[in-house]
Amino acid sequence: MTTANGTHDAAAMKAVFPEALKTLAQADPEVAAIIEDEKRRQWRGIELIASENFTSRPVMEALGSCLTNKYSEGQPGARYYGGNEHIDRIENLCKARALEAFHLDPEKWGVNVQPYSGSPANFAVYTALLNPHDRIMGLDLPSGGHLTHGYYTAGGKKISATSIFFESLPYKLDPKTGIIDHDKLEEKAMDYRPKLIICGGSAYPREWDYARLRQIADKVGALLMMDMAHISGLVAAQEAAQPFELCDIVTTTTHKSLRGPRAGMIFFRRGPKPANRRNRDEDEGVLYDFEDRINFAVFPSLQGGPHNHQIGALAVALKHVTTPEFKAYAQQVRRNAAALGETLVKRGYTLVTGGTDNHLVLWDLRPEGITGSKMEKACDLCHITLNKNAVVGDVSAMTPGGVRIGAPAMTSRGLKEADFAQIADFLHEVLEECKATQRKSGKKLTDFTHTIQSSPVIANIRRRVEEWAGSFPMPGFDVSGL
Ligand code: DSN
Repeated sequence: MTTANGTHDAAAMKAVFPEALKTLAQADPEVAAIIEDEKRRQWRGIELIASENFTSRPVMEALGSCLTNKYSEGQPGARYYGGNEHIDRIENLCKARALEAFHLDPEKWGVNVQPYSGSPANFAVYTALLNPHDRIMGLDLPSGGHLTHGYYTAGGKKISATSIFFESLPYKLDPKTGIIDHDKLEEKAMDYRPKLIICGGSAYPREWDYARLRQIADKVGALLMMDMAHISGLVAAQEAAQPFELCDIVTTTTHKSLRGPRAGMIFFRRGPKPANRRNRDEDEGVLYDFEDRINFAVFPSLQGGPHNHQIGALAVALKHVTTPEFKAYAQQVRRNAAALGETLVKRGYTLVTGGTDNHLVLWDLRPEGITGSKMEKACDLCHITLNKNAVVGDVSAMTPGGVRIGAPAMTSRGLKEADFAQIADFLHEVLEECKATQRKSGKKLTDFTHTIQSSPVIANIRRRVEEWAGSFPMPGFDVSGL
């Protein structure tokens, strides 16, 4: 008999694979309960991690779909497994939408949508375009760069695989302004002669000067790569400077301001190289060779089967990215980050660079005498989620002097400027209690944490935060019954 299970009925299925017929709650109440707790945490808290967002229900539906069952190593039309006719359609659709979302001409740009996330995407670029021990320069981690841009400690310990397999000389911020010191970067690059300069970062509140970076890359004969992970939603919505005109390669994650599933993409130039991008020994008409090299680096060099459920979900997210609603969202993200920053500044607090051009602010807590770790801990107790972050001039990476605060997630819940001013007020209250606690406990983090855990002021802020945050709509899942 034909049923929802095809030609076999549920009883037959029950005999073969009984788990398959159950709901998650029936099959594994323990995991189901943890997921319900996480839903409640996301809904009732103020989420300010600058790299996080709340994705949509259709994205999560695609993520939880049968696409997860399929192996499809290779490229659409050239797979190492049969049965990929629909997976090919999904991946081709995702690629077409990715180019459209970023306003790219398919004659000039291609994209690989198979990276599992941002770090593998970056490493695939290095694997494709560099030889082992080639030289790279990226923004230093304590200056706001990303681990994968070549981080090693001041003591020389190589932390990221990028610094293990390639030679890295990070560039830094101007300690006075908190802005990238391009003059120093140029001077260092002239001596170091990197093969690749990487821009983009995880904690940089200002716009990227692609023209200057291109000029430096050209001067030393380097390729220029932008890792736009944090700001890709703003780039797609044209609410940030466009990296494509001046960069050779652009990578991104897809779950930050882009608001998609957790995944990664690599955009690469294709077609004939323009005159100003040709090497001396290359003739007119010579083509970029990035595409084959990058595709080969992603698979078979680094990854196995693409995560097709991620690719399907990414296609869904990218469809939304081209809508006027997404443009309005990206504009609101920037306005909200600015409102938060302005409210903190009005209260006399210090922001790195004095403000923001994008989705995040870096709050320098050193003038307040409180470390980023303490503020993060106290915020956690109040159900406000943010992270400690190094600020320009920090001497120890172990005790970062500030916190990073991002607007993308709460903007997805419909918050506007006045709401972000309210968030700044909550943060002010938390900081005041940090100071009062430190006066009692002394400076040691363990003593501080022990004391602040039982603070009635913190308990009161938490109650108000939960009530307030719970009043905003929650994308992606139902909160009734939580
Ligand atoms: N971990 C991300 C961030 O928080 O910025 C970057 O990968």
